[in-house]
Amino acid sequence: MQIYISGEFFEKEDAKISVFDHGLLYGDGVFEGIRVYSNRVFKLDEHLERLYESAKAIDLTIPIPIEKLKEDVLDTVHRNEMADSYIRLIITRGVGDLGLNPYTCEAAGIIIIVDKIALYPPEVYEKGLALVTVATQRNLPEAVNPRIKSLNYLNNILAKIEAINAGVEEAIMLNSFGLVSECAGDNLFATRKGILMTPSISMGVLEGITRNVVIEMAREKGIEVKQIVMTRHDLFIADEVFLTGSAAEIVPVIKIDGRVIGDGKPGKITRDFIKEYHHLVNA
Ligand code: PXG
Repeated sequence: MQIYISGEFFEKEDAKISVFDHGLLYGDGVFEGIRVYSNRVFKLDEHLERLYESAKAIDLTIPIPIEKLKEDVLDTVHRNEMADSYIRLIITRGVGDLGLNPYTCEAAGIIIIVDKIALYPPEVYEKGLALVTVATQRNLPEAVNPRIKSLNYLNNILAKIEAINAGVEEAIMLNSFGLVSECAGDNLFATRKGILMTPSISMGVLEGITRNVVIEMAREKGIEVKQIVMTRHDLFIADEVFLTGSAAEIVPVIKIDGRVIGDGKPGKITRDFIKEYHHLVNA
């Protein structure tokens, strides 16, 4: 495995960064999780654009232009000769002094890892997933905006811990108004009477690349899409519910807080999206 760190390549054993990196000390940095299908990087431009936007939002300067970072990502993918893989692209604030001040850090660090990822067991895609709503609220947009894909994932990890300890794989997170936002690491969709619904970005969610792909696919199929203020009630009475994410792809949901969703089996709209998504990523 060849790991890229700020312009150089290292074997896994030798891929190390400083303990004074503010990415480690404070979770100060941003990242992307990107899929590679048959040697092609899916939606690389969209992921890079979001990465630079996340960096901008935290006043972090990525030390190379977007075109160069794109070349370096592609170079790292090709060196690793893994036709179907997952890219973890990380920008850390860099090495600095102890203390929060990010401006003591000389230059941001860039890390590119290409490896495998399996978020959920394979049978989940056939049978569907159970979710629970957790007590940990999604970060307030006015505090740590969920639109920033930052290295500080404790909010999501706390939710994930609650879900796992409740015996399910994923959590539904509400915002401070008690409205549905997203899952710990995925966006959330519901259908009712043929209409596709997802919480609007202003509910405090990451603007997922897969979310946007699904919205686009729906519009092309002539399915009406609504970005809404979503309550748990909307989920309980939905015909179908599913999750989206780069790593997870599209995952059917069949139970929420003990309520069976629809008829308890992955629904037709969800199955069609899964089929079409596989088509698209391999096209
Ligand atoms: N919400 C959150 C909080 C996420 O972290 C998504 C939604 C889906 O966004 P994309 O752009 O991927 O459609 C994410 C993304 C991982 C992992 O290692 C997590 C994500 C993506 C890839 C890998 O757990 N989450």
